[in-house]
Amino acid sequence: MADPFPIDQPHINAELLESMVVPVAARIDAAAPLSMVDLMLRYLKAEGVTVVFGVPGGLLHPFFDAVECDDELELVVNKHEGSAAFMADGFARLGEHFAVVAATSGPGATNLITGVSVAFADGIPMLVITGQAPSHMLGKGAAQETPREDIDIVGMFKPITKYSAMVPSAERFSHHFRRAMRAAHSGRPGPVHLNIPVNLWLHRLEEDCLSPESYRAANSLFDREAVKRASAALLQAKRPVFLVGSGASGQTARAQVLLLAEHLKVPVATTPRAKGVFPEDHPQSLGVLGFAGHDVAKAVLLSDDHNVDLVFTIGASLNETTTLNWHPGLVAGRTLIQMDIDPDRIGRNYPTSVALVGDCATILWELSHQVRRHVADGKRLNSCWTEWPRTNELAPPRGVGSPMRGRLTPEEWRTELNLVLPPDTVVYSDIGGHMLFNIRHLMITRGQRFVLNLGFGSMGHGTVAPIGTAMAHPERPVIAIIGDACLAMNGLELITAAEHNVPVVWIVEDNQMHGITYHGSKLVNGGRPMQSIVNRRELKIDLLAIAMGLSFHDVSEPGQLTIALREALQNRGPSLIRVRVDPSISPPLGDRAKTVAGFKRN
Ligand SMILES: Cc1ncc(C[n+]2csc(CCOP(=O)(O)OP(=O)(O)O)c2C)c(N)n1
Ligand SMILES: [Mg+2]
Repeated sequence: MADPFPIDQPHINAELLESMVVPVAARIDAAAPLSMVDLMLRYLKAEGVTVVFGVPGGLLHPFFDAVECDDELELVVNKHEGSAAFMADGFARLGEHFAVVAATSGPGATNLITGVSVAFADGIPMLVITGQAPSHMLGKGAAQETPREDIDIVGMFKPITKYSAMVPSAERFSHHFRRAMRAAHSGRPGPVHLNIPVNLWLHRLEEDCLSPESYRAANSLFDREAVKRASAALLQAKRPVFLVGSGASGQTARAQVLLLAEHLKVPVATTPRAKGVFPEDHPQSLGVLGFAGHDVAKAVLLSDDHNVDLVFTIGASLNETTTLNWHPGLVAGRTLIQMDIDPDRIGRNYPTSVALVGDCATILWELSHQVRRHVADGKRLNSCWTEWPRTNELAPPRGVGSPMRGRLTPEEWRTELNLVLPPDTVVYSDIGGHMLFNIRHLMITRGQRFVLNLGFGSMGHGTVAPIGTAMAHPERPVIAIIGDACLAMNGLELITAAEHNVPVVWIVEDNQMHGITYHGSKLVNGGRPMQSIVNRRELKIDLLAIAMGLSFHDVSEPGQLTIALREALQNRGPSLIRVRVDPSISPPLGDRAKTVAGFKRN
């Protein structure tokens, strides 16, 4: 493309310009030694990277420029670095892809922090690259410098990554890169951070990249004796129950869970984040245990009503949102088999009877093998479940319309959505009252996938990460159910989806307020709602969508959603469906309100 803004005379510091502009011809001269940036790109490609997300800036320019000039890599320029991290996270969420996000020094780097924290909380493998002032100027007050002794960017990323380091010289780059990749992929995956002084990128190096197999191992270790003990306990139990967490959300692990549950005849609940990892329309499904979850899961797992004698948790961290504030009934008088990739989660909140540490898919495969072996050796299957403890609560409610004209109830439009969601859809939820309705009233079936960042609980992730997912998995329909405030917080990133024509369908539940806070505050304030979180001016979602380049559909009557979703999916571009809902209807937030009330008492 011809440069529409040619520069008559370079008017920036010649030395800086030289350090920033990489002559493309020099980079592709096979005989010349590699520059550090070329080595980085080779390593990234060897790691399977195809897309880099981020917002360019001077102190990371050589990297961005090299990515842009490389035919095998795509540079997606975001509107905000926090969203760039969300989008990179979405790119890697379903597995098979590795995420890379890059931001310049100073504010670019600090803007990343929320997005990277979500990736850390949810175990998403991601390389975070940040810029830095030239190494020989650090500490002297260079623009946007973030050295250790001042605004310590490496230190800021330490608690939210598995590795955070400044590359001290071009010669040490590959050491740090390989170490970062080992950390990102081993054990519980997660983000890693490399901070790189701008003057290092063009250094020539006498080395080439190594293949990933030569510097990192596969994640397939497990304790065979523990697996045998777990298998024996599972066969012996009369009323075992599985509690499946998001650690089992990978395709192989979820298939293994299904096989094992059917073989052992065990009912299965999931955590809110793992909603649908066990198909919710399966006769053995108990739905969701936790905030906004299902009463049947609560009755089976937290009370004595069903004589449960063993709970097998599979990749569930047993946090507040799942255990309803660490309810003691979950383990009282029961055997607890706990499987987690992170040994630090074992026995953290409840005493464990058998600990299985490692990757869920690997251990479940071995466990199934042991169970079959025990059965072949003549061991009896003791499970006494003959009928499944299920109520029609999991079936979506019908026929409950809103008394408000031109408004739907949050329940009824979800009932309609359940009937028309394609079988392989990825459904994202953002954070708010709409999330609670999603947990309670969506029915996620086999082949579908539900994604929610409830651990860290950041608004915006469910709005932006779906764009990354749709880029990585163009064959799957991707739908994001979000609130109007989530749209206001991170919604400008939908422009990026429009620029790249990424076919995400956003369903915005329009109540013109922070519905969760409005209704939650009523519960904890003796009926008095907080007023300031009701929009003072109507957020014109239709105009926003059109201005950002999305196709827009309005839904306020039964039956309209079916048509709107069909059109949006056929459109194969970004679309926004506004669903006007009755704002007076409270989301199912009783358990969350109890926690907030507890904070107040303490
Ligand atoms: C980054 C961030 N800031 C603040 C919050 C606290 N918070 C949770 S939900 C919410 C409001 C959500 O409103 P909206 O998107 O309209 O959803 P609704 O509750 O109306 O369904 C807020 C402020 C948060 N979770 N994340
Ligand atoms: Mg709202």
